[in-house]
Amino acid sequence: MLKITLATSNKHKVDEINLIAKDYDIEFVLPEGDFDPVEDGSDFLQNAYCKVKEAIKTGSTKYYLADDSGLCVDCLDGAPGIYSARFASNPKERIDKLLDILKDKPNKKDRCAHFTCAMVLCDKKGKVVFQTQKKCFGYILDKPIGEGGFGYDPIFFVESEKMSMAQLSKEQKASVSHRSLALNEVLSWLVKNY
Ligand code: ITT
Repeated sequence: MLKITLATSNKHKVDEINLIAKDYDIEFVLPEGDFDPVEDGSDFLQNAYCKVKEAIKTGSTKYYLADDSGLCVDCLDGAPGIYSARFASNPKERIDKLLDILKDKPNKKDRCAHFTCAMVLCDKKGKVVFQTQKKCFGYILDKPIGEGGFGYDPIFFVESEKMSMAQLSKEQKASVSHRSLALNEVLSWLVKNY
């Protein structure tokens, strides 16, 4: 079993990633101790790199993976984007704030959005061995629907599934999400190279 440190403090991400990778002989584990790196990059990949660099200091695995992700709304020029986690102080306030900003845009075509997930895989010396960035497309609902997932999932309607991300089962989210699209590329790289 290959253990890979996942450079995150977000337990939902580790659970989603281990579910996506369930058919591989790989386990993703949290960094040891408190993990709160400064994310001062100007895009998702740079922030993923900030996280992975910090995680390397904490562990002893052969590889380190970071996931930097967020919700990008077209009519807001991609906001909240890399500021998705910092958009307001808790998940409910983030959702309320976004719905309030969009309240004068009732048409679905004006509420197009996507989740982005950037992943950076490094070896223990800090060399980037693989990186990718993937998107899952949909639009912002006018109210939260569903109980699953985390973050902005209840207000994100997944175009391909015709349901909110929070209405999907864990397995459905694991097959269509931005995170699964990115992780599947990482897993393909690992299968060929580790
Ligand atoms: P780490 O930095 O420790 O990984 P984080 O939650 O702060 O944890 P990000 O910096 O990548 O992670 O910020 C991502 C934010 O974007 C996250 O807090 C959610 O609000 C949102 N987000 C990312 N992926 C999501 C998903 O699959 N479903 C819903 N919201 C998501």
